[in-house]
Amino acid sequence: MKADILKVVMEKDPNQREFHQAVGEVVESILPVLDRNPEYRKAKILERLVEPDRVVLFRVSWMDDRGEIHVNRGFRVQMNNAIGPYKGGLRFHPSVNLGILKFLAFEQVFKNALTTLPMGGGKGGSDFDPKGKSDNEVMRFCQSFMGELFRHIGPHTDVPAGDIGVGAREIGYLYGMYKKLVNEFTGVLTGKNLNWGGSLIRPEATGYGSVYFAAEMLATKNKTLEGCVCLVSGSGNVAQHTVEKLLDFNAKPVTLSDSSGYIFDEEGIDRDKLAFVKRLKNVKRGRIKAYAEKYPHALYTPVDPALDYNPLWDHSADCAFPSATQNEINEKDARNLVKNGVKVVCEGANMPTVPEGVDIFLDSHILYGPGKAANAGGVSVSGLEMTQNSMRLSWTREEVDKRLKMIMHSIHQTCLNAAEAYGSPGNYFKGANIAGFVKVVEAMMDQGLV
Ligand code: NDP
Ligand code: 2IT
Repeated sequence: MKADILKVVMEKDPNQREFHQAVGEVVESILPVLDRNPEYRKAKILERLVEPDRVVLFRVSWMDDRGEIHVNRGFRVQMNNAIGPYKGGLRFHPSVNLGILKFLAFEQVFKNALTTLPMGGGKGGSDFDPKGKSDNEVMRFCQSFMGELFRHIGPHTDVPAGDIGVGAREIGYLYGMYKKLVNEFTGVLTGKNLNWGGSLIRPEATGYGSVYFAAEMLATKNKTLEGCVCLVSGSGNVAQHTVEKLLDFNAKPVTLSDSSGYIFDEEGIDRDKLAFVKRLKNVKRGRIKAYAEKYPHALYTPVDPALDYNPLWDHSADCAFPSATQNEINEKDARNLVKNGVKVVCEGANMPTVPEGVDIFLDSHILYGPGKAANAGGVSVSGLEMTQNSMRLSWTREEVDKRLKMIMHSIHQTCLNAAEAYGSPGNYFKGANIAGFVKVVEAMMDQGLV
């Protein structure tokens, strides 16, 4: 059955490697659910789930500061809205293509189902590279992008947010253009700044949520994060707030990275150093290498394309928080992590571990929190931002953080319950896929063949 549906997916879109991977992982986990519920097979649920409700592909033309014209591709994949409006981020990165956005949208469907909030799944973005662009160039790009996207989204239809390359600056420019075109001030994007409809804790939510999830997993073994040495990859939104929350828990984060290399700070990344990183990445838009120039005791290692592993994952540590991008942990990296004593892998990024690596984590019985559960805090607080926008009021920091903690607690418990119910106790990977799947599929069954 797994082979059947994968074969169809691969034959239809042979070049969408990441999408095949994401589908393969979910299908493998949910086979026992199909066996227990033959009506799902009859309703062709899998065949329907792997085909997006809709894909919008559009041209984005814009002018740089020298007056030169550029043409990028824009996308929005509206994957499934069985349990709520399409919801999911926008990614601006030169690697973006339809296969990557379909994988992200597919993951988002099940992740959003786990959050306890009524959100369907979608994802979008562009192959535009914001690196090295001026604020004005980014603004013109965002305006052109929204010049088409606005017709396909809406507060009850599809609510985009940030992802790689899309943060508060981009959301601001996108929202400005949406508002001008539609002449409405509605919560059509999340991740907005605080004084015009954003939610407290949304910038922090993915990283905080990931650490809350790790703490929940450790608590099942009567352990805490206190004193744990933690490897963190990335240095963007998710990585920064993972480090911040790890410090709250008295853990010791020792690495950060970007696509050029990584830093290892044996003394630990403390609050002052984190403040430096935030300024470096969010304001100056610099490279992580500058950390080792500012703090010379830290070691900077540039990416070496000749290596078949990432040395970031080859330090002895207690926990790993991959928070950069997909497939950043290959099979050898996974082996290195386990060999070096890592007992917790908690995925802030989406699908950061290759399938062979996932198998290594599962076989070694470490605490492995898959992305669609562990990084769901971001979209959860996006859901809370939508709620606050609908009510036209703002909750306090404490209120949002309390709700985020409750949601992460509930996701953790839901994964454990589903894993137990289907004979794989303690397997968060299966649990997340099964619980997300069942919620979406039950809604699809209720709503008939549409
Ligand atoms: P940012 O753009 O803020 O940061 C991304 C970080 O990852 C940067 O340090 C970037 O380095 C690095 N990175 C990106 N692409 C690559 C690559 N191909 N190889 C190596 N490093 C790379 O993005 P976020 O922190 O928001 O996102 C990080 C991950 O978390 C993504 O997988 C995203 O999908 C996921 N996620 C994000 C959520 C959110 O709320 N923002 C919610 C849930 C998941 P460089 O600067 O060199 O590109
Ligand atoms: O992958 C993700 O969950 C996100 N990028 C956040 C999506 C959202 O709508 O907040």
